Amino acid sequence: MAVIAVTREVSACFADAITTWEGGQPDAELARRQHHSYLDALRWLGAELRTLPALSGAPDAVFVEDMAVVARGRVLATRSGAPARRAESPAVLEALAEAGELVQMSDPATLDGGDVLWVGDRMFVGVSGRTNRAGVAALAACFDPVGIRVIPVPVAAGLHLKSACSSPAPGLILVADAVLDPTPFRAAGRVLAVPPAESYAANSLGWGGRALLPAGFPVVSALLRAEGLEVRELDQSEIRKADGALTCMSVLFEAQPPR
Ligand code: CIR
Repeated sequence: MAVIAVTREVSACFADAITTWEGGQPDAELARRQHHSYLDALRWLGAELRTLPALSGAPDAVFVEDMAVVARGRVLATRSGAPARRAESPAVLEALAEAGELVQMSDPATLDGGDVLWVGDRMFVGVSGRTNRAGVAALAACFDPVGIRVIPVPVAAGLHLKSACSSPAPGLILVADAVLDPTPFRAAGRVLAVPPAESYAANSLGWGGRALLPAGFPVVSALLRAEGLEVRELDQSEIRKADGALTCMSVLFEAQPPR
């Protein structure tokens, strides 16, 4: 079935993105070019793109993943744990209209999509600086009825859960195990340990035997190739300076078959 990827162009004010990075501001023009390579790479994975125009005055708006969680015909509209980012939501939700039934999260719940890792019948959710216990409960109320068990995982370091883990292929989970305890993930698949020096590459994106990785992480690249995956590496230097990673820049869903 076709995968649709909702994405959004990089804003001109990207240099003002929220970040914990201490190595200097990102270059918005270079970030725009890196994002275009990412869009090409999504096409290489087989996605059909729905790319929104840049949102003016919203430096973080390229990180659409945080605005919604989509699975099994349900679209949970999140309340970002960064209040300044909530204005990014409406256009993303509009683009997700055909992805399923819309469920709205309400105050006091907060949740960023970057805290949610969906693997088979399980959804791991980071309890982080962005996602609170009420957010976890709202996620469970939305997805439990469609057969997905929600499992909270404490995030003690880093921005989001998926800053330290991801699932680039069915049943395969990358975990930066110096940052996150890998134990809960073992119930959902085979865990590949990402070494501390390469923890940024724990955020990978893939399906259908192909995977994207940030460039410059040879150990993780070799791990995925040894699993038989075809790997494409992307320079994400400016995206990283805004605390972003590969999964952050798309919301994915499966197209409904024609009736
Ligand atoms: C933020 O701090 O909200 C953005 N600068 C980065 C968001 C990255 N999103 C993600 O990992 N899903």
